[in-house]
Amino acid sequence: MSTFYPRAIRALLVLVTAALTASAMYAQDELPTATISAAADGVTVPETLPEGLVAITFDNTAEAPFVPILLRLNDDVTMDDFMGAMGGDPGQMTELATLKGGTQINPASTVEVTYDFTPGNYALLNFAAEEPQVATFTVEDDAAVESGSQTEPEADLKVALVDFAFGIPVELKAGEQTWLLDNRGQQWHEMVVYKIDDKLSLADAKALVLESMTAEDPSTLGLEQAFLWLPMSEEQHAWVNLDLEPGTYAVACYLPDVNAETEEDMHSHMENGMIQFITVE
Ligand SMILES: [Cu+2]
Repeated sequence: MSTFYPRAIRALLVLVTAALTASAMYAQDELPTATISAAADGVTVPETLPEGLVAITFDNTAEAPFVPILLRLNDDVTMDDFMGAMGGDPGQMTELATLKGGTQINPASTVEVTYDFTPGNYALLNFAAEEPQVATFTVEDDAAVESGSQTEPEADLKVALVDFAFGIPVELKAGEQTWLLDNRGQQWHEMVVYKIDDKLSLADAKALVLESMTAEDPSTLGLEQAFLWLPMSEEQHAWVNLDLEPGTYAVACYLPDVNAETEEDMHSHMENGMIQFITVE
C-alpha cells in the first residue's frame, strides 16, 4: 500500500493495519472463519480470504461504532478510481464495484456475518470513525470451493430486497436470529431498521422516517436505530445475526433509484415504496 494511493488516501490508511492471512483450513461442512476487528488504533483485516462462504466475526473494541462495508472492485478498477468517484454520480459508482453490504457493530460487541466471496480485490470502508478508515484485502481462488459445495448457514428468516419493497413478514419473533438478506432487485439496496416509539401512530412514524432523509441532523428526530444493513449490489446475499426485542419497527431503504429514466424521476427507494412496518413479539 505505498505508491498506489494518492496522499490523501494514504493518510487514511495510516490508521489501518493488516494481519497476515486468514486460515483457510477447515473441516468439511464447516465454513472458513475470519475476524475483522476495530480498535482505538484502527481496523485489522486479514490480507487474504478464501473464495466462497466465509463466516466473519466483526469485533469492535473501540469506543465509537464500527460501520464497515465490504466491496469488491470490478476487474480493472483501482481503489483510486473508486475513491475518486465517491460522492459523485451514484449511477457511475455502480460500474466500479460490487457492494457486499455490512452492518453496525457497537462498542464492546461483535456481530457475525457470512459473506459469499468471488475472487478479486476488495476493500473495507468505515465511515463511522473520526477519520474514514480504508483497508484492502484480496479473495483468492480456492480449488476446494466449488459452487454449491459448501453448507450454507441456517437462516431463521429470508429477507428479499427487491425494486422497491422488502420481502419480510409483518410479524416476527423476538430474540437472536440469523437472517439471509438477498438482493433480488436490479440495483443496490440497504436496510435500516428503526424501533418505533409506542406513542407514535404508524402514519407519524412513516412521516418521521421520510423526514430523516432530508433532515439536517436526523439524530434529533428521536428515531432509534435497531439494525443496519449497508448497501448491497444486485445478486448479492449475506447472512447476519441480529437480536430484536419486542416492539414495532420501521424498515427502510434510503438509496436513490439509479435506474430512473430522468433525474427528476430519481426518487429514493423509500419514496418508491421501500418502507414497511413490522411487529416483533
Ligand atoms: Cu433500496
